[in-house]
Amino acid sequence: MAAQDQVSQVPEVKEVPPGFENAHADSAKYRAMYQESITDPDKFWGREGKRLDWITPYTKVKNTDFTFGHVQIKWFEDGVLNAAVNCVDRHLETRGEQTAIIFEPDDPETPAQHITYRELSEKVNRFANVLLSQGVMRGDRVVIYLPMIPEAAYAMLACARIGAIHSIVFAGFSPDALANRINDCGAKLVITADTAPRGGRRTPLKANADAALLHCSDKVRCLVVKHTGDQITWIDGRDVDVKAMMENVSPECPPRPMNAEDPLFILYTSGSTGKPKGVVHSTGGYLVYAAMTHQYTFDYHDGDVFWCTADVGWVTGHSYIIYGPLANGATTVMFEGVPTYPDAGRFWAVCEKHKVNQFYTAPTAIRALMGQGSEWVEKYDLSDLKVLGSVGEPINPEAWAWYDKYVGKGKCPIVDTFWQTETGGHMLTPLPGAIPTKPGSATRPFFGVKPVVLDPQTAVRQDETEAEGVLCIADSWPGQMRTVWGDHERFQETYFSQYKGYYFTGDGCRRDKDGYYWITGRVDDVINVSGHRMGTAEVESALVAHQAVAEAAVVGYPHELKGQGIYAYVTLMNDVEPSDELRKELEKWVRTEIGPIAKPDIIQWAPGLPKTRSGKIMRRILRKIAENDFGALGDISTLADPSVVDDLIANRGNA
Ligand code: 6R9
Repeated sequence: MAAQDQVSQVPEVKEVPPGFENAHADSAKYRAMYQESITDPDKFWGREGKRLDWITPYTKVKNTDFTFGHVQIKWFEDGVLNAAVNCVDRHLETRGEQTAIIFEPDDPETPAQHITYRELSEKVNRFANVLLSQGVMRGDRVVIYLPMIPEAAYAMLACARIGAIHSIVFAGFSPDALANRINDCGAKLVITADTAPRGGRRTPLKANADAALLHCSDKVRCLVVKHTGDQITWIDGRDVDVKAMMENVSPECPPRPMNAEDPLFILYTSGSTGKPKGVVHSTGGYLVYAAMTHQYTFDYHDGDVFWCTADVGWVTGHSYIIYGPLANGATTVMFEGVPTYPDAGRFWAVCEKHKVNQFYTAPTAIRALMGQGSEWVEKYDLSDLKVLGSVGEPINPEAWAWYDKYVGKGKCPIVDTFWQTETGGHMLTPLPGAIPTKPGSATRPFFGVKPVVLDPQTAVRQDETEAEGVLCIADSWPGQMRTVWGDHERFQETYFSQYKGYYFTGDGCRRDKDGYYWITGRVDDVINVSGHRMGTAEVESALVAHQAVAEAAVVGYPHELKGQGIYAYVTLMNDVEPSDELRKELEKWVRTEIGPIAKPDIIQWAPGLPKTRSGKIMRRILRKIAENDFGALGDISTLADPSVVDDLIANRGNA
């Protein structure tokens, strides 16, 4: 890092930047609105729900129960609407010629596309007719395995238009991961592209889909977007050329009236167990929440250009590239590339080129760019920026201060937004102009969110202002997930069984004297690698599926750029010798089983793992060793064989 980039002083509190105007709420208004939102949710959300267009207006607002065994979440339950109409059709009269989506391709030499709301409407209608022509009906599942191209938006909204439930699988996932998701949700169809350019390289998406479909019912159709024109194999009768079909169908497709509680999408996410969960989001509540958080958190105003750099394969892309911005009639940027291609100035070049007003990214990207030096930022005119956002993991104060100084020039509030796939939208976040920020803290709850801090062992609620423990939420909000696809028991078990009467986030937190929340990280077996969420159990089951591996234990450890890295302790079969080749083979194996993001950073050969007498692996110890914190191993006397710990310490791997 260049010396001048050192941000010498990280402020403890950053007041609202002077001259920051046009906020949707000031401090007093925030407090009054927040108070109403938690004391009279029916009134508050009854009013907020009207930000959408309803075919049949709701008469009931909230009907929710967090009681273990009876968990049920319903919002606006008798309302009828269509999500695509809310994101597209209703804007046609007033802003048909306004750009809805700016598509910025991977290669900076390829011109950007400006897609107006009218053009978006035609594409979505045609895409919806293609889906209908393939026999997709209301309630059917459609898996989308696409790169960051406009067709991903068309496909999502086309599903919403006809009442099909989309499930996006991140294009970085492997064929196996794709097949598992297609099978778990029983998809009728998968939508993919020939190849996906990213950072100048190409991912063979169609070939991956071909490999995945070998493990799926032969009834599953494959719609292919010919994006790059690269050569691909084609199976007649199964594969369909989407772009060609779109030309041949009607540009009009009537929207299906959907119940507010009908699922809009399923998104798979990692938990503490090996199998990813299909998180189900609703049509009405989710959309109200995505639209409202997008407006307030980013202080979005009509005419603003909004850029969220996430991939549509993650929840952040769902809520803040597509559903939130489009429901608000915004101009949203879709970027196909990566922050460092062709060079470390790309983000800022795109901000300048499209006059971006709100920019939303992950701490891992900020840290990586910070390491390249501030000269990459200073080359560009960023004077249109008004608000900067952060999401995915705690942002370290140094990265916060760099973001503030070099990107925001001290005049853009930074919104550090804490939320989850399960929550649909922001849970803890400052509101620009209303809440002074503290670097590293997600500050205060969004409207309607009632955070509580519980003692992790006793589950006793910590009511003092200053408190530390696990973060739970005491009551429902409209964007909350409704169930785990096909497994309501698992939904209750995962989120409502450990701390009765509360939704358990899985995160630890601290509340300071000013009532600000500081997320301290996951308290379960979920790790956060470059803002990507991963279950350690998933990586373990991939490793033990290899014939040379007898046992594996995976933990996270602090990693300078990624936030957390993946540390795998591997016990080999008796007759197998460790070697560098085997290490490489295992890395490759995990990449193919799950995807490149799951590749272990460190593999340590472990002749034995620390276990209790009942055979439970003591991960606490493995975490400490991975963290290089040997002094704090705690009580190891309950181990069946305490000597394995010495061996693990002596052979600790290096990053
Ligand atoms: C939106 C998203 C959720 C987990 C969550 C927490 C971590 C997200 C954060 C944050 C600290 C923030 N997390 N935002 N931690 N500060 N601003 O990231 O969803 O992929 O489901 O991950 O990410 O640990 O529980 P998801």
